[in-house]
Order: sequence, then structure tokens, then C-alpha cells
Amino acid sequence: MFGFRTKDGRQLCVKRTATGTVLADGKDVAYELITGVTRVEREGSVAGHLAYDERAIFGLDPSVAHLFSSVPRDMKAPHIGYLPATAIVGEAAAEDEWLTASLNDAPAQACAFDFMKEFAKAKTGIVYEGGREGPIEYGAFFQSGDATCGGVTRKTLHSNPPWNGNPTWGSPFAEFDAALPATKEPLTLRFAYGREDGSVESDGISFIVLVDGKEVFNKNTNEKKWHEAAVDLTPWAGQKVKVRLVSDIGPAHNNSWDFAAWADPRVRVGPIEAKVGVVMPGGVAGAYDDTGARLVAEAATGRFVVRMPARVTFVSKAAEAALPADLMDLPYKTYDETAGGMAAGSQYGSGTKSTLDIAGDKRAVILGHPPMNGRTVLRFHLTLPAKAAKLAFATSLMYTQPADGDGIRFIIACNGKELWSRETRTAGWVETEVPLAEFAGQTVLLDLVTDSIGKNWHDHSGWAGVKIEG
Ligand SMILES: [Ca+2]
Ligand SMILES: [Ca+2]
Repeated sequence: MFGFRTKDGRQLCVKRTATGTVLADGKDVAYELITGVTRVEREGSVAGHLAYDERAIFGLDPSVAHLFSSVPRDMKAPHIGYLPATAIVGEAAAEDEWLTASLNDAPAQACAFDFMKEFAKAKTGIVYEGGREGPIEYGAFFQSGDATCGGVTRKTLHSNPPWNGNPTWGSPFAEFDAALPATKEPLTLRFAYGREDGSVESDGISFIVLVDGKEVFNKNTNEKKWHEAAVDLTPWAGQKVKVRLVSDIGPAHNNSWDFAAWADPRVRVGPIEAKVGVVMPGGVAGAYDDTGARLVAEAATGRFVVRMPARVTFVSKAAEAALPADLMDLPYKTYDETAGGMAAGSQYGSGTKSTLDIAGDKRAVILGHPPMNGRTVLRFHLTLPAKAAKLAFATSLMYTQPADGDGIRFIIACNGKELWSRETRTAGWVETEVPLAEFAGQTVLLDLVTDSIGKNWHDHSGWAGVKIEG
């Protein structure tokens, strides 16, 4: 406990409590932070935190200081009304007609092997063409430290492939001797992977996991964002295994700017499914995870079974789009999405209707201009017809970017699942068709997204002729 004196002579004290810290002048609380716990049972709320019931606020990330408020919880607003103690809520947002949230394991969940802690004992090296292995050299590294993807910094093991004087292509790896516990509970390797923000140009990195030489995970990405991953290790329970993480330079063997990061890899003990209850004023018409899978509700409780980690989308009922549907004529909302979350907002006119003239080809558009290190989301809430439909549109930057532009990415996402994207630094209409068949007959959040990739300089852009067609 220690004190501050204010300009008007009052004495404010910071007190540690069981659930965080309080700054107070006697009984007069200036502010209170909740930290170190996932749940508090009391009146009040945490601004922006969407998991609570009448009794408690829950699903709090204990590593984050949450600003507590005496404002009562809004039981009628869309929120997560049930979540098991094994789960916490990351980034979340809601309007009356939808709720999206990132769900992850509570850190207290039992950990059988922590790759970060065991890293000093790991063997690192480079695997070359033909499978030959050598030590870390030629400018390569595989080390522990903070890394940032999509503006979000996490504790990681991160790597760079060999490049300086390397006679052939190769990829860095770290290999761990892990004694997995003999348990009947599921064992799951959990981590997040991504291409670091400092990487200028990369054709992608393949994040590969081998258990005793057997490939159990292989995902290629060139996106500067965290992708959560879960790999089932239950078949190896009770065994001593070699777990190898390979930051592979990709199928084209292009090592350029392959700054690869593995965030918080660990082996979790326990089920990876969580049951999630959601309260929405209009009821829940559809529930999805970010693979596009429809979540099934338990008949008895109405709770949805979610495979963790997941980014989940819940939607209320929406009118069915009559085909062909011109999205310029349908209602939509414009949001800014950054590391700080998602909120209604516009950047340099993003979300407004205008025209773009690209070398004399002038078209009506909805403007897209992302925020710095973020995205503009044009969100349509609608029900797709039962018959398979497709989305047709054209995209362009307003002008070709000069040397200090880092490009833009246009993305189509449906219920949080990315269906299409393209990255560009040059102006020119590109016509695209994206099938929507997998969402036929379903209520969706259809997002037209412009991602700044990093800087939002010269990212003026537009979406033209966006139509849902049969
Ligand atoms: Ca590569
Ligand atoms: Ca940019």
C-alpha cells in the first residue's frame, strides 16, 4: 500500500486486493483494476467485457488489468451468459444483431509441457535440402523473445531462415524432448503462429510440427497476424517423444523475410471443448466458429459446443436477400478493427458511397480505407437464399502506391471465416467471384474488409459492383 497526494491536498492510496488494485481516497474509489483472476462475484461491470451473468463477471484474462466500473451489468444487451472456468474471452464485440468473441483456455489449465520454459534444453538447427541437418548459421536464428504479429506482441519462440552465404535452401527448427504424462484426459499442443510485422515481403512460412518424425501439423501463411492452433497429442500420452517445430521456408523454397513466430507453445491437459451460452435480444439464429463450422447447441441447455481456441460468431435473424442482391442497396455498418478491438468508425470516408476512376474506368464504389495496423470492415447482416449463391465484385486501390506504401489486402469474410483475399500495391480493377455455397440458407455476417497490412498510407480503395448472384 502506498499513497499519492492530489493537487487539492487529498491523499489517494493504492491498495492491493484479492482481485487486483484499487486507487481510493478513503471509501471514495478513483478507479479499480481487476487482474490475476478470471472471475469476480459482485455488482458492477468491466467496460467492453461481454461475459457475465446475474451473479458474476467471468472469462476475464488474468494477465490483463481490467478497468472495473460500478455501472450495473446490462442483462438485456448481447453477452456471453455462460462460460466454463476453463475458458477466457479475448477480443469481443457486439451489436444487437451479432456477437463475436475470441475464446481461449484459461492459463491456469493444467500444462504438461511448456516449450518456452524448456527451450534452453532444446536442440536447434537447420534442416537443408534432402534432409541434411546442420547447426544454426548463415544468419539464421531460432530463439525465445517477444514478437509482434498484427500489432499484437506475445512471448514467443521465433526464427529466421539461413540467408547469408547459405549454399542451398534450408529451414530452422527447434526440437524438444517431452515426457508426456500418462493421463486419460486429452493432451493438446497449443500455440499461435504468424509472420512477424517486421517482415517486408514473404511468400509465406510453413509452420510444421513433427512428433517422433511424424508430421502432425502443417500450415502455410504469409499473414501478419496470430493464428491459434491446436494439435491432438493424446495418442502419445505416457510416452517420451521428440517434438520438433520447423519454421519451413515454404514449398517454393523462398527464404525471403520468413520471420516466423510461435507464441506460447505448450501441451495442455484436459478437454478442448467449451460450452458457451449466449444471450441476444432477438435470439440466436446462427452460431459459427472461424472455420465456418456451424456450432451445435445442446438441447437441454441451449449452450453451444466450441472447440477451443476459437473465434466465434453469433447472429440474430436477418431478412433473406432476394437475388440478385446489389449490396450498394442493402444496409451495412462500418467498423474499425485494430489490436484494441472493433468499434463503429470510419477512416478518410471509408464506408461511404462514392466513385473511383481508375484509368478512365469509373465505377460506383463503397470506399474502404483501413486504420493504421488495422482493418475497415463493411458488415452486412443477412440471410442467404437456400440455393447456392456467389458474391461478385471488383476491387482497386485509388492509385498505385509509391515506395513508402506497404500495400493493402482486400478480404471477404463470412461469419468470421476468410473466403478470399488479395494483396496489392497497384491500382486497377480486379474482378472476383467468391462462392457462398457453404453458407446457403444461413444467416451470416458478410464482411468486406480492407486490411492496412501495416501502415495505412496510400490505402484509399474501393469495392465496386458488389452483388450476390444465383
Ligand atoms: Ca518463404
Ligand atoms: Ca498499407
